[in-house]
Amino acid sequence: MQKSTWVATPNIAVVKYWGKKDSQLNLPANNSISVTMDEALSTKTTVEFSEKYKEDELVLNKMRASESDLGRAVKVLDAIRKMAKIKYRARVESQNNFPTAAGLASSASGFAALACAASDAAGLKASARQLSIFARLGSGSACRSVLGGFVEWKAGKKKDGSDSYAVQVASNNHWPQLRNVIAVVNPGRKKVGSSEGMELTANTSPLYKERIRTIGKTIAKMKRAIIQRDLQSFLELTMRESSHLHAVMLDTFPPIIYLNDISRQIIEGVHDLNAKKGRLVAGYTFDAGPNAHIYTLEAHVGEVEDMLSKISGVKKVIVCKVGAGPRRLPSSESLF
Ligand code: 2P0
Repeated sequence: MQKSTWVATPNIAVVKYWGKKDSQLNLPANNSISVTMDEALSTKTTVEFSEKYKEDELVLNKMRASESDLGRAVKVLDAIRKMAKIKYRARVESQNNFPTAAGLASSASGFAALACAASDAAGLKASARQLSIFARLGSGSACRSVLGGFVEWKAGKKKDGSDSYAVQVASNNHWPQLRNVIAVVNPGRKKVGSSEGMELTANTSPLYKERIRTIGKTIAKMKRAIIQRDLQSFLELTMRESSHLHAVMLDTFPPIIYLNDISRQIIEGVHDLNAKKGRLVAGYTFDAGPNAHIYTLEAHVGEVEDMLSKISGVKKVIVCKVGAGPRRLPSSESLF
């Protein structure tokens, strides 16, 4: 069988996934909406199924993967083997061009690249929907990275997860001026993993129930803002939704705190910039870590970078466009 190599990119949610209905299948409690990044951040993955492998092997950034990472990859590989009706074990090698587990969504690009490369290597002609379902088994948010542009993950209703997958809201060419200015604050490993954190929130936060009750309206407003390229609404909804997520995290017991002093300085810096301009030109969002993703238009990237340059804890700034989604690489790019 042929080796296959794919590159995929992370996505950053503007309406967040936090909480599961089923932790085996990664079925979410609510729909979410994200923007796929361009290849400023990317994961490249090569997969080969062969009788020469006795067990599935996973190498991440040139090191043998942990048992838990291997276990998540095997869930994806097993689903693909079942559909392709093959029994061969696989070798998977994967490389990120950015730090793993720094809150830059390496699992999203990683499992999206794995789903695409493994399906291709297994000879499947999988649809985007099917690839999204495969990627979701590795990590929930990864199901959104199999598509480019602006993406909605439909939570679905079925117990087997067959209606829980991502669909495109608008392509990467829809809003060409939009930029994500990423402020890398702390590229260390995070203390509380997302899966663990979201379970604790669902079990202990009264505010979380309110979040789930009202999030359908937020989804509808965000889709409208994206489709209409309504920057004011998009930025305000993005900031409010990020704060809402971090409010339920703080309402969790014991509290989950991902933001730090640098994150808070960035929040103030964005509001100061907006106040100076007399309208919203930038809007932040934070995931399970202190790094900021600041949405703005190309014309204001310089002002956002200036603001960040005055905050001493910002270690690195990466500017992303909206990405086009995963793509297959030629065999000359194979990792083994
Ligand atoms: C999101 N996050 O929507 C939210 C916002 C973090 C904060 O999805 O357990 O790595 O593998 O399904 O996808 C991070 O959680 O969790 C995440 P699993 P995942 O992007």
